[in-house]
Amino acid sequence: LKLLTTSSEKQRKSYNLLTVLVFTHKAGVVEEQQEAGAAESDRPCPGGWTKYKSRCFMFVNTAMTWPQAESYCLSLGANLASVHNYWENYNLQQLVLKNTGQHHATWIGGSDAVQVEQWFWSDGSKFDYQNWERGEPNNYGGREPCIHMNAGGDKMWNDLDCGVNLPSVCALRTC
Ligand SMILES: [Ca+2]
Ligand SMILES: [Ca+2]
Repeated sequence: LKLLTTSSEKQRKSYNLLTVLVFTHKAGVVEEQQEAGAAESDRPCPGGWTKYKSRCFMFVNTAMTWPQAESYCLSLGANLASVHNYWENYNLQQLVLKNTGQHHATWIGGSDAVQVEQWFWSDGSKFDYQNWERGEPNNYGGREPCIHMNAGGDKMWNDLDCGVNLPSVCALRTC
């Protein structure tokens, strides 16, 4: 009986230790996230960049192909903007409107260049939101791998030939 008790006490102790470790780990993660969140929201964007939530965006008026636009963003330590919800999309539309006076067709960072219908953002973030114009993405002519916003009557997204020259929106990488 004593042996059993000792063994179960040991188990309980190791369980408690495990609980403490898990709790400590979780608490640490939450703290880190809060710190990162606070630091990001306090940090102003560099000149010429517009802040939305934790990211900095810049409208690039020079019309370029999608790969040229992405390269230009890269040269600024940024990528073409990824879009993850309705309000981010709306905010980017407002940025374009402010700069061009209209809902001008504008490159964002999505493409399915590797495999048709397998969409990725050039900044490596999850493709967790879409805002396609009716009938899109239609991969017209079998070669439309790049996403632009403000397409068609509803000003939503269209997949397009990456070689078309359009303005673009860069987003700074946050780290
Ligand atoms: Ca396509
Ligand atoms: Ca299309």
